[in-house]
Amino acid sequence: MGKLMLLMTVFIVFAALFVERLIVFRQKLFADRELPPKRLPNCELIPGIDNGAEDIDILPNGLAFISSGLKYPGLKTFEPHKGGQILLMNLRTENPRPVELKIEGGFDLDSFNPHGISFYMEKNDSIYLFVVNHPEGKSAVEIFKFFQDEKYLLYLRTVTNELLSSVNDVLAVGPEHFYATNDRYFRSETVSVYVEMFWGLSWTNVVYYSPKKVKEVASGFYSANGINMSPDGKFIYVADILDHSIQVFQKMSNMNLSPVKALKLETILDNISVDRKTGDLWLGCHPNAAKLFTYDPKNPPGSEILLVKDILSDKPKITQVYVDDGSIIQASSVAVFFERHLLIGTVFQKALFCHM
Ligand SMILES: [Ca+2]
Ligand SMILES: [Ca+2]
Repeated sequence: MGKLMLLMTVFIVFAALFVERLIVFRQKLFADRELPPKRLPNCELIPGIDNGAEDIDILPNGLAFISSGLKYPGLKTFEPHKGGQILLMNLRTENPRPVELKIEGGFDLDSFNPHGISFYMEKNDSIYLFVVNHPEGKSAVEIFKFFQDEKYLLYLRTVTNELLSSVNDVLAVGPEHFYATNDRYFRSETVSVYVEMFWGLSWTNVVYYSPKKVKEVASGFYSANGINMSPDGKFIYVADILDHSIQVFQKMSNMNLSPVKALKLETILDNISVDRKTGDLWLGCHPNAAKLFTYDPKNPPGSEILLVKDILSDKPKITQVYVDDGSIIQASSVAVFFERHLLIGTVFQKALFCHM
């Protein structure tokens, strides 16, 4: 009798724990919100982008790099047989159109699966583009040199390291130096979903890489995603997609990150862009992430773009700039502002260009 009681107690405690975790898991992962659409008046879909624009970075002269064609476990892809691409679009032209950047230097294009991107500009104006790549599901950071006049990328090197195990986004801070976010701890998607996400393990991190040193510089994220930097280079912003927050760090002289504050959001934040003039943060968000993983064309995932001003102050101002129920753009992952233009990219669908 005593043993039976004990077994039943253990079972009840476990079941209660399981249900509690299930509720938290749903809140954390899905955060489902059905929002009324909030559109901008002067927007057009960018012709030629139908296979995602997961991340975008814009040079000071208005040339936008767009990473397109991400294939990520569990997520939709409309053109599964089309390879990944880096597109270039000049935002200072009348009717900007994306063109695919040629990649010279013996780079393996067949397995190219681009994710987060970031550029680095040297004082002599040499430009390097860093691209997170998942060839055959693995993680690497590719470093290219960008030739502006001839408009092509020269492949320089592939960086792999055991600390770069599940890279989502990258922030270039030197010609061969970068920060990278890992979005999961376990490599297997199934183990990741059922163990770390379900049980709420905050085991992901940010890694700093230089040719001489590779180290973890911040940890304790449920799932670290977008990463970017303040215009003065003093602060680093990291999206914790399952914590629904932006974590703010101070960049130390040894490149370690010292926590400053966290800004909670009601939505699932993907990539962070920083306006180089104002320091404002533009956020690509998923208002209903459940629809991302169970894709239904009749009830697609929506899009949400937020603007955060004065993030370092006591009262940051958060503005909802754009919301769509998925009838125009689905699964927004990034928004970048440049000279009264707003460029919105998505994980696997289209991209929108708005005149503000
Ligand atoms: Ca990025
Ligand atoms: Ca991302």
